[in-house]
Amino acid sequence: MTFDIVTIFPAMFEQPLAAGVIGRAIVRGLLDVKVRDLRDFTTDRHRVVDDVPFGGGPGMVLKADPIFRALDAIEAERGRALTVVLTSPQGSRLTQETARRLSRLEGVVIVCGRYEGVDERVRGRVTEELSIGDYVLTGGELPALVILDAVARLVPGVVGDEQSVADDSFSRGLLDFPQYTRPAEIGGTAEAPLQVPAVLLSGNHAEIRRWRKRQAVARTLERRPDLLAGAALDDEEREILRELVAQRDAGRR
Ligand code: J9Q
Repeated sequence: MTFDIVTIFPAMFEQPLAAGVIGRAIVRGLLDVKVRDLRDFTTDRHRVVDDVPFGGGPGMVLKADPIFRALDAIEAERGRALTVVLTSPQGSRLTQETARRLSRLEGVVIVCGRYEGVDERVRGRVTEELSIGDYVLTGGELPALVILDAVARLVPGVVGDEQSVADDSFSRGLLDFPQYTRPAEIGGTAEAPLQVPAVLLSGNHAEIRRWRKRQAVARTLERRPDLLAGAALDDEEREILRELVAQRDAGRR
């Protein structure tokens, strides 16, 4: 899959894209990521990418022309029509479903917006406008990295263990169960060490599976009950949820 990122801060992408799962996928040729400096698509001596807003007001607005020229160059180089994502607080919220849909495309272009705005005429070339959440950032570079990470890890082969991709919490609609690793006992006090739940050391895999399901359902009910409406629960999980809700409601009475 190809990603083309259009930004005024190309340096912000260097280390994130070189590290970890994404860095490895680029080296292996599964992902082709090109970061494009918007200034390279200006035509004036001073390589100006922004200007004051018509009508007045604070801040600077990203000019349309360098963005149009960048998109034309990317289209010519890739030799196909582009899906163009603009990162912006006005966009629809990035969800796992959106990430899945984008991961089935051959390529995505991400234009990094900025806080003060982008010339509205750019939106004529934008396929979708995406926000990563309701908070104020200085620019769309970190959102672009978030979108790339969420999409790229769904490209077959990028994450080594396909099972872990299929099992991840937002694919199933449940939060993860608690995880522990060695040692089985640590810290705390001598009288009250911090222990791994005994069931996980029992070797009883049927019990472990049931315990994990109960933990995942209980945590989701406690922390993110909104997720349960869209969760694909199996019979056992639905039964556990019924019990936990009954317990909760009994406690409230
Ligand atoms: C470009 N705050 O914020 C949340 N999702 C995207 C953004 C954003 C921002 C400023 C500029 C994107």
